[in-house]
Amino acid sequence: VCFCFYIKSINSICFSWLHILLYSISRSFVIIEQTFKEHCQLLRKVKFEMLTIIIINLTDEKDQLQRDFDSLNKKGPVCFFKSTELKSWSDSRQYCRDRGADLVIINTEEKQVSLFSERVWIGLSDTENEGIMKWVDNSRLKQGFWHNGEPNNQDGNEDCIELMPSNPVLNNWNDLPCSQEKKGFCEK
Ligand SMILES: [Ca+2]
Ligand SMILES: [Ca+2]
Repeated sequence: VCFCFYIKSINSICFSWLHILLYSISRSFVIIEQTFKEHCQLLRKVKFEMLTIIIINLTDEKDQLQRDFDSLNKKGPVCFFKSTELKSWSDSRQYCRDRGADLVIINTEEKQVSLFSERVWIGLSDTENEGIMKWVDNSRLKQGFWHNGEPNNQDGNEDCIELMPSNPVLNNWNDLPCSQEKKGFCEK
C-alpha cells in the first residue's frame, strides 16, 4: 500500500510539474507572439512615416521641376551671339536690339561662361547713378563676377561693363568708359 501510495504521489507531482511547464511554455509563446506583433506594428509605422517623407520630398521636387519647365517654356530657348562690329556700349546694345535681342544679363553663375575669346560688352552699367549697377532690364545687380580691384570707375568715367575672357571665369568683369569700342555679347 505504501509503495502504491508513493507511486501515486510521484505521478501527481510529475503531472503538476508538467502542467506548470506546459503553462509556462504556452505563456512564453503568447508573450513572444505579442512582442513580435508590436515590433511589426512599430516597423510598419516607421516605414509608413519614411514613405510619407519621401513622397513629400518627391512632390516638392516635382513641383520645382514643373515650375522650371514652365519658366523655360515661357522664355523659349535662349540664344547667345556676338556682334560683328566694334562699337560703343550703346551702339552694341542697339546692334543686339536690332536683331530681337539685348546685351546679355548674367544673373547666375551658370550664365557666367566665357563663350567668346575676345573682350565683349555685357548688359550692365551704372550710367544712371554712379556705383548702382543695373542690367538692361532695369534690375539691380545682385552678384558680380568682378576682376580684382574692379569696378574702379577710373578717372570717374567708367560706367559700362565688359567681360574679359582671358581672366578666371568667375572674376573677369571690368568697368570701362562707355565710348570705348568693343563687340557686344547678345542674348536672345
Ligand atoms: Ca561708374
Ligand atoms: Ca575699370
